[in-house]
Amino acid sequence: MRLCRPAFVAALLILATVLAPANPATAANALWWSYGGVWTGTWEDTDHNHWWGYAGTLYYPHNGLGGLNWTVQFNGGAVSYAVEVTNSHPVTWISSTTAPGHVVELTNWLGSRIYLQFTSFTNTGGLGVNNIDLYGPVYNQGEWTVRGGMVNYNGNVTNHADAVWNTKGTLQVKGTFTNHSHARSYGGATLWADAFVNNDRVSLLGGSVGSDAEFANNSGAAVAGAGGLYAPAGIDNQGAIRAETGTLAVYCGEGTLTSTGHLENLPNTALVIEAEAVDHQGTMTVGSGGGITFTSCDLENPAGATVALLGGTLAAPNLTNRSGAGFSGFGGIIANLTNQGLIDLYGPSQIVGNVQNDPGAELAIRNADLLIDGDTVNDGTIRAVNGTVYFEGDLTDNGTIVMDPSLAVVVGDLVVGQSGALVGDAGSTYQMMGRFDNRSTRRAAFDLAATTVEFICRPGGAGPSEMEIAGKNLGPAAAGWTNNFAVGTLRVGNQTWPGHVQLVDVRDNQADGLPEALYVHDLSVAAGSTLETGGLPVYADGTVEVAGTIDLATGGLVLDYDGASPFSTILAEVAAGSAGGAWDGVGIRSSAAAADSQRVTALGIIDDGERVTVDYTWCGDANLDGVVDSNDYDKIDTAWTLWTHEGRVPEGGFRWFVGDFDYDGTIDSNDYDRIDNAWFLSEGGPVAGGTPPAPTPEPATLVLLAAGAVGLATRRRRRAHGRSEIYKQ
Ligand SMILES: [Ca+2]
Ligand SMILES: [Ca+2]
Ligand SMILES: [Ca+2]
Repeated sequence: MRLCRPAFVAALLILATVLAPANPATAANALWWSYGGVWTGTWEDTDHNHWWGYAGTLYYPHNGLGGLNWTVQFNGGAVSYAVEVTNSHPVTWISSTTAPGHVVELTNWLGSRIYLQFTSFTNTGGLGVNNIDLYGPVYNQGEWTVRGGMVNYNGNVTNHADAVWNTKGTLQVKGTFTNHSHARSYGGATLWADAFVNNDRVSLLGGSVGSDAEFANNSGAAVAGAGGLYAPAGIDNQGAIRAETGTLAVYCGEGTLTSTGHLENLPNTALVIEAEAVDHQGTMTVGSGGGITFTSCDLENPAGATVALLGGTLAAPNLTNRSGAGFSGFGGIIANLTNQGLIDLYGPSQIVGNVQNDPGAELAIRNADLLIDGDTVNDGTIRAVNGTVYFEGDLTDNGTIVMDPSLAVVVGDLVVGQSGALVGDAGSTYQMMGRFDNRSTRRAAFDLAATTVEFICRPGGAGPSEMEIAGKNLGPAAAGWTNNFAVGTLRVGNQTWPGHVQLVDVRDNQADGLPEALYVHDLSVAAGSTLETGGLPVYADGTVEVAGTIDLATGGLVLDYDGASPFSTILAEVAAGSAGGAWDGVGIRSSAAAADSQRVTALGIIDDGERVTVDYTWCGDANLDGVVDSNDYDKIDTAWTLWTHEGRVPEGGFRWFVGDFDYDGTIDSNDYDRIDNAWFLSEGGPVAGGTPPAPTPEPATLVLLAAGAVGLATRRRRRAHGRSEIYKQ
């Protein structure tokens, strides 16, 4: 997009050489002739009744050569003239007037450079000047056309109100071009002046316009169309610069574009600006199908200024939106964006670059999608209302991100800083593909309790997404789900994409030095997906759906429930995960148990009527208190006796709590093997890990335990006997 500046400067140098005016020379006679209905003649023809030439006026010679000076007037008859100028002429003044629809064409008949020199040249009709240099001030009150050639006008040019100036060749005005009406530059043409003052409209019809001095585009004026606006000394735009029919390239070189007016591209056009700096204090409208591009300078949208995105793309290396500025609409932003004010997007939008949303700033998207194709640092507020925000890079949140209700997709890593907060209304989702590093200590402001946090694997991404847990471990108490970083729904994987999450607790979110817990209402792990808790405590009080795998390692999962117990569902998932003792099945499993070569640890599951608890413990710890003792033997013995002596299934069925320690749906010698081995190897001690940790026994309890141990030794022998009874059956 960058303009080819060296080529442009070279072209200017060539232009300056070619356009260097020749010295005025003596007037010379030439011939008139006519054909058709068009009067033609030589410049000096005094007899023709359609124009007046005052010949013979001896005037001071030019350059010491002497010669005739002329006062020439083309009268406004209903006829056109073709006046062939065959040599250079100094004249007193020239005026040209024609009836509407007719023109006077002054044509260089010589081929080589010629000029006309005058004290004034005024056109009030239709006039074409073909390849003739002019010396003196030019006043156009009609329609003046510069045809072809490369010419100098050595003097000021004034294009008066209601006049039209057409440039169809290359014209260099050695003076000031003041446009009070309409000046056009056609394809391939250049209208260049020492200074240019535009008070009305410059239409670029494929050509260009420019000035050596700062280009003044005054209030109410416009440079519009498609072509080039070249002002290496800068532009003072108080009017409008507008791409209307294609690409309008604005080149300021080392200069500054100061715009208190309007910059705009109409739909399907592009405004491309190269400048050392841009001082935008006015308005900017970015039309669809194109846009406004600042190729080499940063753009600021200061207080009082506005940017209206109407579907197009606004591009700059860096874009800063200040507090008090207006910035709204929809479309594209290609820039590293710093927002200190309000950016209000209400249609599909994309930011290609990094985003810094400063304290107090708000970046809002309503009823549409916003894609940020870079890293985002939010120190203010990012708000989506019925929309979706795709954070394609990393997202660092030290402010507040509000989904209201909306979807946030974080493709990179999400880091919530110590002062950061995520908020989501019901129906909102934070979909994450990377790490969720939550360092926030703002438990009161952090509100995802009605929100879904969904993890899916990043395409091609390796390894699990780490999720920092932040809740104060209050056990399965209601307070655990209140202002405690609770998540409405934690979903690992969805119907389309698998997920893989590893819970971690490396940040002290509660600032109390204590290990933390994860509180969720609903937990689901999709088929093919895995949640690794790393042994960290997980509390749910809604539903737990496991089509994939939850690895509790050395930890536990508590599901608090009202109404019907979810026990049988969870039991089935644990049974599937146990995989006959290998503990590597698809379901709820334990990598710690799987790694236990002695096979004396497992996940146990119990239902106390209020909650279902799954926990890592000794195989045989029927009551999940972390130790294997007589209480556990009582459970299995009671059930065993009921089953073998009375043929009755224990109430609630065979399950861990009554001695089905291998999850095969019954109680047999295999279950006794497990509790016996665990009892023997645990030596009455608590299992490492597991929740809740085994309480320190009171002295009295220790005595009871010691007594129990004696009894256990007895029972163990008895059990060996009992097992042989099974073999006999
Ligand atoms: Ca933590
Ligand atoms: Ca126990
Ligand atoms: Ca069993």
